[in-house]
Amino acid sequence: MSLKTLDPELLERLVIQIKKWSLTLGFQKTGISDINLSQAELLLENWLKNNFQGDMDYMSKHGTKRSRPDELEPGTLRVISVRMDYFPAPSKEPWSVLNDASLGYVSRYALGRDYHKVIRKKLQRLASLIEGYEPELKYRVFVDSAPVLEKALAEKAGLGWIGKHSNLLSREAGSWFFLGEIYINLPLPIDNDVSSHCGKCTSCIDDCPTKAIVAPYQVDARRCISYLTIENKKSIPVEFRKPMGNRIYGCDDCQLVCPWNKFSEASSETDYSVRHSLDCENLLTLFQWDEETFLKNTEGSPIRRIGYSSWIRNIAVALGNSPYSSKVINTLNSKKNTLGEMVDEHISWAIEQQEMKSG
Ligand code: B12
Ligand code: SF4
Repeated sequence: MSLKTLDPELLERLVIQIKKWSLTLGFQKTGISDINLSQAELLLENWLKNNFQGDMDYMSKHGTKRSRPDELEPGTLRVISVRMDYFPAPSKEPWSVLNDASLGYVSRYALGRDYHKVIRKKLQRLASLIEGYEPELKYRVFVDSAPVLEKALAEKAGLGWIGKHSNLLSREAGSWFFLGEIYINLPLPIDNDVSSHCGKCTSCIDDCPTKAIVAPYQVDARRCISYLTIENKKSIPVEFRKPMGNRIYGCDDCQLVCPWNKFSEASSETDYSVRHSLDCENLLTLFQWDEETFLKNTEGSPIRRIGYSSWIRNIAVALGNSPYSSKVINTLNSKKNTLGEMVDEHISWAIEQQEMKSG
């Protein structure tokens, strides 16, 4: 490490420069934290003890690496956390889609290009700029890609507070943003955290369709529609199918009802712009995509990761919840015996729901 990165005054100046570079690269806020996550570690342990992770084995299999950055990346002294806003503009107003059972609701974060790709590239550029200043910099960039406690780190770095829905939010931006990090070996000065402004509000807890926020700050993933439609590769438990409504990929309800999102601004990042009308497409149209069309239309999108079977499974449930129509039943039947037992069972459930509505 060169002398200049050990001089506190020069380090202060480097932080100012990092924040400027970060802004130009398209991150709306940047903060720096130390690596002590001892409090969050206990809360993570408690979450795992309750089995709230469901089948997300990657949440439990890394031991303390997730809560101890220097165990994951030896030599790490600080973490640079960044915020990147994603709410796409223009896009159809979310409630108007959620209230029309013939349309499919896709989480607003997944309407455009995969954020992992967008953010990783920018973080890599930011790290290279810092490296230009300090050639002995050791770093590693992350975006939801390794055992990292992203929200706890961003909270420490002053990017916002963890709300009762467990997402990070801020007074100026609400919660429609992604997080990314750079682990570094420079002793940069750290930022202060910000206080919580959830107050007595419980909107997210009350309005969660599946009551997945089992206590303030605690999400039981096994109940969360985001988990059920994205992470879960198996059958969706019957008790959650009706509450899913027309949510076919992820869920935004806890963010939609949060009063702080009144202050959020749409993202100017064109990579997050809506593709293939996914902000308000008809369920029947989406269900009729064959696998080739699914792969073509989700190229570069986070949706592709769930695979065609889960996609059809999710849409089948939403069609079961849509208004009765013989066309819906025929379309559901058209995919029977094509994607295996698990999907067939959801299609049968959906047809049953339709038939019950036919009177
Ligand atoms: C696993 C995961 C999920 C799981 C589990 C969610 C969860 N709450 O853990 C599922 C699949 C359900 C999910 C859903 C979503 N996710 Co997600 N997910 C993650 C992931 C990979 C890990 C999160 C984690 O560490 N969970 C472990 C538990 C212990 O953490 P926690 O719930 O946050 O607990 C903290 C606090 O709530 C608090 N706490 C916990 N218990 C208690 C108890 C008390 C008494 C108190 C006071 C505090 C407290 O302390 C804990 C530690 O800091 C991160 C990426 C990453 N590597 O960090 C993205 C991430 C959190 N997800 C993200 C997003 C966008 C979403 C969705 C909005 C997507 C969608 N629209 O469908 C939903 C939101 C659902 C919700 N309400 O959480 C973003 C959030 C950005 C932000 N602004 O916060 C992240 C950071 C990805 C990213 N890089 O941007 N996700
Ligand atoms: S994302 Fe939806 S299902 Fe999950 S906790 Fe939030 S409101 Fe509940």
